[in-house]
Amino acid sequence: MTELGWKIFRMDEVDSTNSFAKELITQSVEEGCLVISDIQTGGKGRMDRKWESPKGGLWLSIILKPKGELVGDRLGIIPLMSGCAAARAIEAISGLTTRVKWPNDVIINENKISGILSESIVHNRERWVIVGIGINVNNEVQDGYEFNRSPTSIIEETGNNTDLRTLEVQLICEMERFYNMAQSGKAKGVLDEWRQMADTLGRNVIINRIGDEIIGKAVDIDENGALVLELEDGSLEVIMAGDCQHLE
Ligand code: BT5
Repeated sequence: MTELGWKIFRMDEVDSTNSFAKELITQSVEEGCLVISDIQTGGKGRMDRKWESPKGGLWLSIILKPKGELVGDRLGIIPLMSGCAAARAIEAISGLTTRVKWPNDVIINENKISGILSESIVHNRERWVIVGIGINVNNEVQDGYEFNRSPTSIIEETGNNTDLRTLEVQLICEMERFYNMAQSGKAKGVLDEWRQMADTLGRNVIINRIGDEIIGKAVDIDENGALVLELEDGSLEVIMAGDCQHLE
């Protein structure tokens, strides 16, 4: 069993916890380390987008070196399981009901409360994955920032302040549970849990990929976490990566 969070790099401010984690890997760190910062000055979203990371949110990265079944195309499961872990942790701490949007946004009534940036690098011929998780907790997210989807936070939804350390511990426990399941022959169980929490399945969606756009009905995910779309002509298309927009 892999333990996560046995070593923590805790900072007041950093450009991006993912970038810091990447540096650590090149300086021979071990799997399971965590990087956490109160503020990120250059927080990153997917596809070079910006992630607003003011004080009051939970911004962290987890360093993984996947093994067992979690190799090759199966690495695609990591972002989905991380979204589920964030969703479960938010629910446990706040009592809110969350859903996941493919591949890994956590939403409450279509508003984004958490995002995941999973990056993979090869160092010394070994595959490492950095999972960056951002959760809006006690931070206001409405004013002053540029958003292409409406954001929300735990405080906006509940009116209450949340203890960041308690949420952090809960999140690491959930990540550890999913990660060990996925590595030890239970990847199907992880994907089934994602299916249960998914807001995307059964809906018409637009998938934006670099250079093209595709519309269809999201019918399932495959064994690697890719989205299976049913197109208008009834054919199926498997989408490995892209941005997903719910249509209704
Ligand atoms: C994501 O990208 O959702 C991945 C976010 C990952 C953030 C974590 S924090 C710790 C770690 N270190 C990092 O540097 N990053 C990770 P994407 O799906 O591309 O969504 C980005 C879009 O979400 C932006 O273009 C904005 O419209 C919106 N956005 C930016 N900041 C947000 C926030 N705090 N809450 C909700 N939406 C936000």
